[in-house]
Amino acid sequence: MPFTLIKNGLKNNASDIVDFPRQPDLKSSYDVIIVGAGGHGCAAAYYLARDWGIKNVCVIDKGYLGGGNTARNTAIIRSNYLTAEGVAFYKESMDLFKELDRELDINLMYSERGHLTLAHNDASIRTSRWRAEVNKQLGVDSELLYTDDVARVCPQLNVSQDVRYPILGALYHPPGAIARHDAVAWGYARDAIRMGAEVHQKTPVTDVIVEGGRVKGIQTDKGPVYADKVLQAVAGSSSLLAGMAGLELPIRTIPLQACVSQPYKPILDTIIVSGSLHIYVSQSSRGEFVMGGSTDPYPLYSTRSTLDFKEGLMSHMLELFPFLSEARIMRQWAGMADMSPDFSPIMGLTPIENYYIDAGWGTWGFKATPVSGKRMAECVATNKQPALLEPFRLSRFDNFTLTAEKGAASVGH
Ligand code: PYC
Repeated sequence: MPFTLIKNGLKNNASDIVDFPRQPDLKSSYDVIIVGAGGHGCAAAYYLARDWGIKNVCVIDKGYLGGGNTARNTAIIRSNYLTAEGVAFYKESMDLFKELDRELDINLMYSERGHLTLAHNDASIRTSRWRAEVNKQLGVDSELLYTDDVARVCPQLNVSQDVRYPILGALYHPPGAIARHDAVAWGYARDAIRMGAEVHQKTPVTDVIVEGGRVKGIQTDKGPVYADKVLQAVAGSSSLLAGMAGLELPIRTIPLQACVSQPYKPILDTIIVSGSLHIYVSQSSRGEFVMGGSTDPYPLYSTRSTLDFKEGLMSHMLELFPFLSEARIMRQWAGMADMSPDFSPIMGLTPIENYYIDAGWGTWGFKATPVSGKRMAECVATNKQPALLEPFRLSRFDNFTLTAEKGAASVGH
């Protein structure tokens, strides 16, 4: 059990209940508007104030704080990507995550579990070896394990070779972690507000005001709000908002479903992913098995749950963990995945002056919350593409300099 988890559990003054001050009325103008009060948007507001002294900031959302994909993911944090650019980016995020509960003084239940990406065929073994070598070059702890060592790391796994997809090995990433996702957004929002930002919930944006190729503000259901700079951070609605600004994004939006079981005693310490079986599972610090599978097979703006998904997921889960056959599902839900063509985010400057984008978060957004907030704040403050975000420029799709991460996406697509 990680030290910070125990420390936060024993603290009797942990500021766990987030007490938000009542927000003032929406003003008619700000220095910066951030559309989207999820983890990324709130983190950007926090780092704009902390690192750049930009505090006259409005974070605005059609729904409630952290109520979109921030609350709908399976909370997995890892940096074992395939490309050097991806690894460096997610590594910075994990470094920031590790300090975050102390920095925000909120119990994020950040819990290092170790992360196993199972390989069921030779091609997956090759990709795992490749990823392990790229990871090591960049100082990220990853190694290729074969079946006996996989069983040693996770004795609960069914490693019988007498199944449809036997486990031949796995990419093992010891720092792989889970955290309490909603608290990440709350913590960033609370501290951004303390430093001067405002968070306006239940305020839909109906248009983006662009004049002469430069953004001027937004239209809301409460009237126009003007700003020098606008950042969009609306995972799941990226194309819709960008469309209001006149930008066409290379994104397809697809539902991604997940579910949790009732709570059980702690039995599964490791995070398990199988790309071939289309599953990922961890046991939360509250004891629930948190499980997900592949994206739905077609684009759709809908967060409905389907029986089809649950049946497919469970048939594969039971091959790996037969003891789960009596477990009961407690809740099922879906998030909206904005899929980019190369399975990497789209971040930074856009062709519209002073309009910045944080999008293309597909099925990999939660783990990037701190680094996205920090680097998008840098981008907005300096009006320059930060070096770490170079590989994720929107313009890469014009010149085909893609950052191909499909082999490390964890989720079947
Ligand atoms: O990228 O680790 C991941 C992930 C797991 C579930 C969805 N995405």
